[in-house]
Amino acid sequence: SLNLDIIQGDILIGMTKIVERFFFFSITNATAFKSILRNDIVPLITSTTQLLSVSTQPTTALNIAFSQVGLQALGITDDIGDPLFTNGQEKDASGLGDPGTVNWVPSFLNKGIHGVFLLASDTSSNIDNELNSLLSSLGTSIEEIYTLDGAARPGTEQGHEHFGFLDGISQPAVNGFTTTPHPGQEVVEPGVILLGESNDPNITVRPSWAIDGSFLAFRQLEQKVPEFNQFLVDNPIQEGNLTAEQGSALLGARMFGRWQSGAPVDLSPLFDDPELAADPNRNNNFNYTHAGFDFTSDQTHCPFSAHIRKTAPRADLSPINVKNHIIRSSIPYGPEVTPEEASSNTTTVERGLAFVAYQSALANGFHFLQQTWANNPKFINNKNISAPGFDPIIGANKGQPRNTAGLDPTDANKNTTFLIDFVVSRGGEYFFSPSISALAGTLSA
Ligand code: N7H
Repeated sequence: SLNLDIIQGDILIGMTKIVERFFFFSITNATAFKSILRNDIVPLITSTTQLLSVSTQPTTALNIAFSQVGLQALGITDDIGDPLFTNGQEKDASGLGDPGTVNWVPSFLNKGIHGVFLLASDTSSNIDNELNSLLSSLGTSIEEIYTLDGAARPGTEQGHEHFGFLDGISQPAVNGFTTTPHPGQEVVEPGVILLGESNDPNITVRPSWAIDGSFLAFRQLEQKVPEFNQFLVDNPIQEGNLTAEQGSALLGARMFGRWQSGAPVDLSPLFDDPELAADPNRNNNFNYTHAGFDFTSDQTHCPFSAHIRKTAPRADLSPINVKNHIIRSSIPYGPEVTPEEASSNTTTVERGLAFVAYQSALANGFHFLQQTWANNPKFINNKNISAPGFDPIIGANKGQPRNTAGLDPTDANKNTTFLIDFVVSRGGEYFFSPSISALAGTLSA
């Protein structure tokens, strides 16, 4: 069974998040940093065990992860067996469909980031307190490179990202960790997420200290919310008795594969169903097949290109896909849309998703989902059309227009061209989130 005392808390369970700060740093004095890491920071790192019970959850949860250059700065020469991690995310920008790095936050360029602290709590003043105390222990051993503040959206939008859709409903269940998977939840072996565990594809090359760590793909993904909303208003699906407003909501739901409430369109194809959305025994219990349904051509319930179908194809892949899974632990950043932005249909203030995904191999996880599925118009294959199209939400074509089929349930032959990206990558970095015993041992020795 997994040793949950040593696995950092954000990986399998996610840290509580009304607010979360990502504090990116470089190490300026490795000897001093290692001794502070061992003596002062390791005792503060939040484990999975601690998060399992409300009574042991800290006021502010803390995790830490390092880039390849960060591990080097600590004197680690082992190759931990992931070329995308080793090369860093900047080298992968065009592989991920970004138009180079023109839109990247400069701090993510030139491998300047050695590590990141993830701090999560109910209030930002709690985070300030925890971070101030960390920084006073660390003194001049590190330097801040960049900070991104995430926060749940206000009121009833809590848990919904900036386009208004509930996030965090569907995660893989991890064998040996998740006691009772919900109906429809896909079960993966722990090595799909954690290094050195069963079904880790690169288990033979991992140094022993890397066991029970996980690769953290961080992306700052800007969301063009007024532009997205305008697209929905301009292109309502015209079906039966739907009002224009309902037709716009249906288009948005079909782009995601879920309604804003989280109800899957595969189970509720024409109208939102908040009760279905709220029921964990039903809200994942679908696989896109239906009795009497031609699975290779029928997109009346869910487009082949819908965000959740492109990134988790369920029964579209046979045998069922056991390796291309991630655990997501993202949070929105940036303010609510202002009245001026809404009325001009134009973003003037940046907002988006601080995207975090964990996996044991970036080439099977985040990178694969983005490149081979979301950005590949031919995927999902084995359908009656040769190009189901780009993922309408995250599919990226280096900034060029993107085509998607299947969004209109009344006309399977209709193609949609997106002239702009509703999600714009501002870059990011690949990190390794080590076990707490590695932090206390090899990494701080
Ligand atoms: Fe997505 N969103 O917050 O609106 N995502 N995602 N994602 N995503 C999902 O099922 C969103 C992104 C996956 O198991 C939902 O939990 C946004 C990237 C996967 O059926 C919503 C952005 C990648 C799933 C969103 C974004 C993924 C998933 C439905 C960018 C990987 C689970 C809620 C700004 C490369 C699919 C849910 C399943 C679901 C949102 C990015 C992957 C609402 C806005 C970059 C695997």
